[in-house]
Amino acid sequence: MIPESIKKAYGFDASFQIHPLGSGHIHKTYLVTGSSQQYVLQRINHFVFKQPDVITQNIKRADAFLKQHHPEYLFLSIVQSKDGKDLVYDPEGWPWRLFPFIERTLTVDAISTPEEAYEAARGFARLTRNLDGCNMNEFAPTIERFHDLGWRYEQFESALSTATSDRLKQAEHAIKISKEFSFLADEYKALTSTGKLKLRLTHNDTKINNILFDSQTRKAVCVIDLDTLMPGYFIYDLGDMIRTFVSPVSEEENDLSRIEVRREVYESLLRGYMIEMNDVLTEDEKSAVSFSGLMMTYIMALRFLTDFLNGDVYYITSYAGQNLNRSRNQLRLLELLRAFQKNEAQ
Ligand code: GN1
Ligand code: MG
Repeated sequence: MIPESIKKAYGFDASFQIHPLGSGHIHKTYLVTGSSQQYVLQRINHFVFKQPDVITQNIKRADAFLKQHHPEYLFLSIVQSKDGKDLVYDPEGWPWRLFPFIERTLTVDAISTPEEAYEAARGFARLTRNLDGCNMNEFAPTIERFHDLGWRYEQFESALSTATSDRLKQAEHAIKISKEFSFLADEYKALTSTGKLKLRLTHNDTKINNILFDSQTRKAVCVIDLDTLMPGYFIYDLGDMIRTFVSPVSEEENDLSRIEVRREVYESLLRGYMIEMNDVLTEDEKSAVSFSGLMMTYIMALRFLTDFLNGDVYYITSYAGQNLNRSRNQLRLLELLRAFQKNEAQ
């Protein structure tokens, strides 16, 4: 239900139709259809994003930089309320915001062809490329230590010490595998402490359903979900693409035998990414390409498992055990990806 005060703030009278939209795990999202235009209306989860103003500031500063340096680039900035506000608070204190909806586009939950992987990777890479050179001091984290794998491992360990015995038992196998991969957290700490990775403005949620494709040409049109547009390393974005592109099934799949690493998709993804980023990335950064997919798959396995152990308090779930299943899915993908990359390296 959309509060009346929110509809009023944006001028949505009874002639507008409002329907739930998308499959995000954090916010409530709606499609608003008027006679001449469509919008995406979102209620921000302020337990996850404790300072929604920071999201807005980052988006607006990125928008200003892009308008100046890449005026042709389509970037979805915020639509203000009738009285010029970027965020509108409802009577219960929830922040709401509005984005334009781009017609004749679609999102996909899994990549079907290598061409799609190439297009999507290129689309995400274009954002990082176009933002190269912006002043990082003007941007702040919207969630602190969001992709700090060392810290996520600590959160997992602390969940182990507070979880109920029932949840620990159910998750026994996933916990064991997660611990076996802890060397990735050590590698992450070593890699990031060298200063080899440049701090860039990264998207931080480059999963496949966060890019719009033209419904006719299947070209990448623009990137969506800018909540975590903030300082980060390129491995976060490239890694999340690898995590969500290579398998024919998503993180929600419970039949683990359907998870795969598709070589052609992996190769196309890297080709599309490098077309944009080859002359932007340093040689040091390039040496971290294969680590990126492992790191991001592992961080999601840990985050889902941690949330399961904590009693499902972070991600929206629709059935009991969903976070544990997501974690098992990601651990399987991690095992396959590691085997694939080892094989490649030989
Ligand atoms: C969350 O809700 P959504 O899909 O935008 C999460 C991402 C995860 C993703 C996994 C703020 O994103 O980090 O990769 O779920 N966002 C936040 O599907 O935690
Ligand atoms: Mg998101």
